Amino acid sequence: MSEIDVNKRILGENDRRALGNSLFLAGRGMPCLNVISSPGAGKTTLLARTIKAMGDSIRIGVIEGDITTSLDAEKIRSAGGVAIQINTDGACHLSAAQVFEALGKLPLDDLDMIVIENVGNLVCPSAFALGESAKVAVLSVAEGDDKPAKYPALFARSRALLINKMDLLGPAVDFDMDRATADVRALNKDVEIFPVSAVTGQGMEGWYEWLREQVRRERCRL
Ligand SMILES: Nc1nc2c(ncn2[C@@H]2O[C@H](COP(=O)(O)OP(=O)(O)OP(=O)(O)O)[C@@H](O)[C@H]2O)c(=O)[nH]1
Ligand SMILES: [Mg+2]
Repeated sequence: MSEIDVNKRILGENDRRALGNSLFLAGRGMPCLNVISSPGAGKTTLLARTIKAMGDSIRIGVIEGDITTSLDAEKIRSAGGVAIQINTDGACHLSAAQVFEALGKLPLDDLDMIVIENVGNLVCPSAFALGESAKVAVLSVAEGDDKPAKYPALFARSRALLINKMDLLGPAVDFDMDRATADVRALNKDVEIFPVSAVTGQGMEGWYEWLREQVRRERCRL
C-alpha cells in the first residue's frame, strides 16, 4: 500500500501565493500576462507602444519589476499607462507576493488587463509563477536565433512570443527566422509567434488582436 506523507508541502510558498493571485484575477475576469525576456529585448518599449495603441479600448495596468530604479514605470506613465514599480534589490525575478502587493496598489476597477514586466533575465523568471494567465516571451533579433534552443524553458512555457526589433534585420544582424521559429515550435507547438518592431510598429496588429482575445476569453469565464 502506498503511503502519503501528510507533512510534505504540496505547494511551495510562491506557488501558493501565485494560485491566490490567479484565483483573485480570474474572479475579476482579468487576464494577467507575465512578460519575460533578457535585458533590453524591448519589453518596456513594446508595452509603451501597446498602451498608446490600445487607448481606452483595453486599459492595461503594468507591474514593473526591476532590480533597481523606477525608469520603466516612468516610461509607462509617460505613455499614458498606469504603472507600479517593484524593486527586487538584487533578485533576478519577481515573486508572487510582490505581485500581490502591487495588485493592491492598482486601480483594478478601471483596468481590463494586468501586464507584469518581469526583471530582465532569460532564465530565472520563467521558473516562478506569479498568478499570470499566460507567460509572454520577448526575443529580439539582435540576441541571435539560437536562444530558444539554448534557453528552452521560457519558450516552452510561453503562450505567445514576440520576436522584436525586426527593423534591425539586415547585413548587420542576421537572424534566421526559420531556425528560431522551428526551435520554438519543437518546444511548444501551440505558441503564437509575432515578428514585430516596437519602434516602427510593424507586425503589432496581430499582437493587439491576441491581447483583445485574452480579454474576451477571461471575461467569458466569469
Ligand atoms: N531598433 C529597435 N530598437 C528597439 C526596439 N524595441 C526596443 N528597442 C530599443 O532597445 C533598447 C531596450 O529597450 P527596452 O524597452 O528598455 O528593453 P527592456 O526589455 O524593457 O529592457 P529591461 O527592462 O532592462 O530588461 C532601447 O534602446 C529601445 O529603444 C525595436 O523594435 N527596434
Ligand atoms: Mg524594461
